[in-house]
Parts: sequence; structure tokens; C-alpha cells
Amino acid sequence: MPSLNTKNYPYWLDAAIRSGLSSPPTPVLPTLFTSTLQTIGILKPPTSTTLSAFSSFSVKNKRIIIAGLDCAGKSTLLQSHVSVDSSPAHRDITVQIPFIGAKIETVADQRSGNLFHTIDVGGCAPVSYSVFNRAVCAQGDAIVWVVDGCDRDRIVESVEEFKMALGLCERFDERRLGTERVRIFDKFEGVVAVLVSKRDVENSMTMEEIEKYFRALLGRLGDGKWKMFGVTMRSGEGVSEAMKWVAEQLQNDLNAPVDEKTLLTNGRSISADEKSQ
Ligand SMILES: Nc1nc2c(ncn2[C@@H]2O[C@H](COP(=O)(O)OP(=O)(O)OP(=O)(O)O)[C@@H](O)[C@H]2O)c(=O)[nH]1
Ligand SMILES: [Mg+2]
Repeated sequence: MPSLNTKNYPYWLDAAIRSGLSSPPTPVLPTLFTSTLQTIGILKPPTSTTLSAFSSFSVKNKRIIIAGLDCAGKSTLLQSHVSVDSSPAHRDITVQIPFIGAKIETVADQRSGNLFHTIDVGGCAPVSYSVFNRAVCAQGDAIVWVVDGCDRDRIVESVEEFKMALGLCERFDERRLGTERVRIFDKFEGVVAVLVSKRDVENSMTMEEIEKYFRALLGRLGDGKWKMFGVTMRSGEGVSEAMKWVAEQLQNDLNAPVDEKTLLTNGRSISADEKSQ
């Protein structure tokens, strides 16, 4: 079994994922429902877009977080383009996080050690939920942010949640913390891809329109650190291109020289306080 990242992961998630990976792998068989839909042509047959995009770049032991508002198309991406191979090398785990109520779907590719997680954000969730999401995103080597290209009403919410996930905003919980300022995490330093889904739906927003909402936020990450793609999750159009780009960026990261300090902190960026010590 390939070794996993040694980054600090929330203990309950880490335990769940490790137990899933260390137990004997079982084939992921398509359900009767899925295979029926495939037979009558409503659901495209599986293509394993994401994993093949990743395997062609030999990216190993990475965590790819697939996040976005509900109904954006995250599960479709995971289930139709990642978790489609019934070989024992893939293993799916869904973890329901106690108390917070969040659900994480995970696909582990045991050959490469890559983990793909989906998480939901937004929906007027309590602060603890956002903190949890940010904690998960912070552990990712890449964030794939999925935006529903038809959902005009929630495009601003998607930008705001994305800001939170990237650690580019601070939140206040006035009720519980008075006026105390809560700085949650550092800026996300990994690879960021924004996938605008539902390009096949008539009257969906144009890419230019969506980019306008995200431009200021993404600009703060720096040039070459992010890219936006229009995709259709149902047919898989554009998905492969997007995931290839993510894999390519992750591979570039692997080839980048690593300084001693980064190694000592296990890949985590060093805060100003730590640097001065
Ligand atoms: N036409 C079209 N429908 C899509 C596309 N992507 C997702 N959908 C549909 O949108 C609905 C929601 O997709 P999901 O993949 O369940 O979305 P999700 O982000 O996992 O949603 P939650 O699990 O509720 O957070 C489903 O009915 C999908 O079939 C797309 O690119 N085109
Ligand atoms: Mg889902």
C-alpha cells in the first residue's frame, strides 16, 4: 500500500481514511440503478477521467479537495469521473462527521495513494462547519472548486465561501466570541482550479460573467496559481482537461526545489512568528 501524506489531518477523518485504506480492498460495483441508467443512455458510462489524468502525470500521495456549494456537481465529478473503476485499487468511503453534520465522500486510489474528497460548503451553515471545511481544505494539495454555472442567485455566496476555504477572509462569531477576531488559517498555497459546471444547460451564465465574480479573489493567489474551466459533469466534457492541468501543477510542485525549512515543517508554510524564532 502506498504511504499517505503525513500532514496533520483531523484525527477522526485520518482514522476513517486510514482504516479504509488498510482494510482489504473491495471492488466498487456499479449499483443496479446506475447500470440501468447507463444502459438506457441517461448516464454516460464511466470514463475515470480524473484518475487517468492523474496517472499520466505520475502524481503520487496527493490530496485533492473537491468543494463548492450544494448541487454544484461535486458528487457527479467524483462518482462519474473518479470512482468508476471497479478494480480493487480504488476504495470509496463516505464519512459523516459527528456534531458538525458534514459529509465527506472520499475516493482513494491505492496505486498512487491519491485521495479525492468532496465537501459541501455554504447554506447558512454555522461557523463550526466553515471552520471544519477550511481545516479540510488546508490539508489539500489542490482545491477543485465546483461552481454551478446556472445558479445566478448563489454565485456571490460561492465566491464568499471560496474566500473562506482559501483562508483569504476572517470570520467573526460575535455571539460566542464577542468582538474577538478569529484568524483561522493561513492562505492556501496549493493548486486551485475552478470548475464551472453545467455548461450544457441553456441560459447558464457565460464564463466571462462568472470570471468577473471570481477575478478579484483569484488574483490574490497570484498568476499561474489558479485556472478556471468550463465543464459538463454529465458528459465529462472539459473535465479531463481541467484535471490534467491540476495534475501538471502538482507535478511541477513535486519538481520544485524544497528548502530545508519547508521540509522541517512538513510542507506547511511557516508563519511570521515561527520565522522569527
Ligand atoms: N446538466 C447538467 N447537470 C449537472 C451537471 N453537473 C451536475 N449536474 C446535476 O446537478 C445535480 C447535482 O449534482 P451533484 O453532483 O449531486 O452535486 P453536489 O455538488 O454533489 O451536491 P450536494 O451533494 O448536494 O452538495 C444532479 O442532478 C446532477 O446530475 C452538468 O454539468 N450538467
Ligand atoms: Mg454531493
